[in-house]
Amino acid sequence: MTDSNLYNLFDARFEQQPEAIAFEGPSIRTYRFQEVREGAGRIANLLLQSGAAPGDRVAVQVGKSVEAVLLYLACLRAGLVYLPLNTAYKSAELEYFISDSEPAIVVCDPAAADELRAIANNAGVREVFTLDSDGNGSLMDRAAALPAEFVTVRRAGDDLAAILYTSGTTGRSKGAMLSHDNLASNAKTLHRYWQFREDDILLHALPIFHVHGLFVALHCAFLAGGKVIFLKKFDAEEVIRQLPRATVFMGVPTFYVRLLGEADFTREACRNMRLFTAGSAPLLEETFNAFVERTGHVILERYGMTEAGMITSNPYEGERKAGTVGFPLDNDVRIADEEGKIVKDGEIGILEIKGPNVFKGYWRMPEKTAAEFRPDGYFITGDMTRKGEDGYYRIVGRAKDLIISGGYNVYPKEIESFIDEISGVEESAVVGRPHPDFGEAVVAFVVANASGAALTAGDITAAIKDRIANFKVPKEVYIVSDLPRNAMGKVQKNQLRDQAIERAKS
Ligand code: MCA
Ligand code: AMP
Repeated sequence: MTDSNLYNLFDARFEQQPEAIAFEGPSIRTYRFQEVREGAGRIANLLLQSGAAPGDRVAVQVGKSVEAVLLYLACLRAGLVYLPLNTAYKSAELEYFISDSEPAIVVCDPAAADELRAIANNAGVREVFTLDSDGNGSLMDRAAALPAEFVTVRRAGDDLAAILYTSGTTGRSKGAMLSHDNLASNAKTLHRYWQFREDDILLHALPIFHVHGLFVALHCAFLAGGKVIFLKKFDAEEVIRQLPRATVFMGVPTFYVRLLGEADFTREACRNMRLFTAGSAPLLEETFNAFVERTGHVILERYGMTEAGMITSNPYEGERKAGTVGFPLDNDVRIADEEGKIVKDGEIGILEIKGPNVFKGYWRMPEKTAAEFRPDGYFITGDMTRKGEDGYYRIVGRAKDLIISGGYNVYPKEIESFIDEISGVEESAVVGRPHPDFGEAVVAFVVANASGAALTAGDITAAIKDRIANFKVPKEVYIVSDLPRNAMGKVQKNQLRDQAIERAKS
């Protein structure tokens, strides 16, 4: 078997410059590449000694730290499947992810350890380690005593490197299975397409439990052997302080809206920058234009999804067009109607893709996987797309019922099911409305039953706040007497979206 372990690609770069700086930042110490290699080696030894075997899952819900990145690299090295979880998830959500993925090891923040141990015990987890956002905890304590040498486990290209849960339009979240080859092919494509170089300095402000911050940003830096200025979280003022030292920045549209809201975000602050990229949600043309005017830089918008990494990108050297996501990367794309019939150029249809970046399916959900692939192997993205006469692709809407708020996906079905469980609620409908900061805001319309006559919007929010991640909690809740329906009895969400816009104005 050819060894296709993704870590080897990175290590080939790391070993050329052991003394160069890999990570630094205003609230972290400096890490050199040799330390990254050794740290990942020690943690890999610990994970295997703890009884995990190659192929087993390691579920990780921790704050952002370089040690969390080392843990990711350690999982690759040990042939384990990395399963990162949003730090905003609450117990009810975690219980599902852990029982569904059956990890051998769980790593969590010390403050959540008791709660997670209880969940992990029921799911047959072998070991729970802790890691806080300063990089301290039992994981690093135990790893420190172990050797840094570790022979990276051989992996076939199709072996799993990671599982990332993405919410489903119906029912529960699905674990997208990503192989070593999936991640390697996308990393090499982006590194080449965006012309990453050894002297690049990536200013990193994204969370590291999603594709954007973990794979897109870090893999490019690793392949280039460049330095990462690592911020614990996005904070517009801190980004502006660090920008003059950086050459590349990646963000969701909310980051750019917030940067433009700061008076000292200027051309001067961006003087050493060569590339700003945006994605995870649509970048408004007004943000794109305001950015050019303020900084002289043209944001490069790209489009992707958890199941495939990056799918299209505006060009590095050619014209970057507002409101477009550029051209297909190294995957085949086509635009088809609901039945799978290819539409004519210029017409709107759903984007379908096939290529080395496309995932291996949903974890233990063969029927759901089959439903999202065409018989000839194309994956149906659910994104309404139009290819213009200029050849640029434009994402014009979504065939899936999905809200993207500040770059995080929220599936209305999931929120509705939590609201419907509240005593006094007859039914509910959740929609997104345009929001100046988050792009879209989650809004709920709730109908009370006979016993819920006294129910208020505040009661609804309070009842679900402890159960679901904060970013999913509706920013507005309206108690209404009924929901608008069509002749078939289907809730008219378009009408509710219009109502949400009108009500937000008053
Ligand atoms: C935080 N809040 C949010 C969000 N984030 N509400 C809605 N949407 C959000 N995204 C809540 C907080 O819990 C808080 O609620 C209140 O809003 C205000 O918090 P604030 O301090 O403003 O938030 P923040 O901590 O500054 O976070 C905003 C953020 C963050 C920096 C934009 O959401 C973020 O880092 N987003 C990036 C997401 C991302 O990386 N997505 C990539 C997915 P309360 O007051 O009630 O406590 S990968 C992907 O999509 C594909 C593959 C792709 O193409 O990249
Ligand atoms: P996720 O499931 O978090 O990977 O989110 C993927 C979804 O984000 C895609 O299916 C799109 O709907 C959306 N998305 C990502 N990038 C863009 C973009 N540049 N423009 C519009 N939508 C985007």
